[in-house]
Amino acid sequence: MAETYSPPVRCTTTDAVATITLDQSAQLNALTTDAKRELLALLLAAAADDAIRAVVLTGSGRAFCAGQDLAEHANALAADPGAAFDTVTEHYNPIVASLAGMPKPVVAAINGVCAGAGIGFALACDYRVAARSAKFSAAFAGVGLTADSGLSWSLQRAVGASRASAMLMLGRPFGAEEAASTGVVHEVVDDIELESRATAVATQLANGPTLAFAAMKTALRRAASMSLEDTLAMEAQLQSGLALSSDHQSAVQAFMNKSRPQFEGR
Ligand code: T3D
Repeated sequence: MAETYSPPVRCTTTDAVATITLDQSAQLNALTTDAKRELLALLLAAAADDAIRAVVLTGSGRAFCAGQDLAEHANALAADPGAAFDTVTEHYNPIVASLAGMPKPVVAAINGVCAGAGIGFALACDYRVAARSAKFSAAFAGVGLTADSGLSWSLQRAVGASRASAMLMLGRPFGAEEAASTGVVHEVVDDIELESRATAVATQLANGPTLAFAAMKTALRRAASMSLEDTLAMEAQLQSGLALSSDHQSAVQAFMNKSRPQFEGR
């Protein structure tokens, strides 16, 4: 009997929210080359589609993502250790760049195990909701690696440099409440509420000023390594661009008319 192909990553769209689900639950959604390619393709498609105004990233089963698929990595090391890490530039870096650079908000719905590159992907998202049972681990030190997927940049911004070095070097697993208290995630909800809460946040954001959100993402990312003077100049330029947007003009009119603004993402 012919085997049916089951894609490693799925995408469903409801209204203006695309939900991208890592779907290889037997291996805790560890990242195979196929999964990384598919994820990148779906992220690029969501970025390019103006009808999509927010994205949710999640996993199936009991994991969000356990990081690199180590079985595949072991084979790559055996075949050619010099080329085994090409996946960082070919897949991980473009995936993180497309999450962080997505011109619309991305919500991570962290449903369970979140390790290695999985934490890097979550921290590249704009808002993170964790299920109460979720478990986090930097994991890189455990396999003799330094952090990738942007974690060297994003983790210390989320939790502070001091906690970041301890999380990376000790690799101690921690739960959702600690993830919230240290700044790894924004909020924790009961497992049964994760999907509805993440969808509610994404829907709220999808109904917001999409162009302004894209500008906020650009500004926050770039300002992290800019002087105050350069930041002020960048902000002036971004605001001038937004002055032309229909969302800004109609929201100002709505304020003057004492009505609620209706944002259309343009
Ligand atoms: O080129 C490059 O590779 C560079 C990129 C690196 C990026 C990275 O992400 S490096 C970090 C890689 N990830 C890890 O080191 C995590 C490895 N996994 C674990 O430590 C544990 O599985 C967890 C702590 C995440 C969860 O533990 P537990 O007890 O809840 O589950 P388990 O029994 O260990 O795993 C369940 C199954 O998933 C198991 O398969 P089996 O025995 O039932 O057939 C396990 O082998 C599989 N699995 C879990 N993580 C991975 C994995 N298979 C492949 N790769 C994994 N990362």
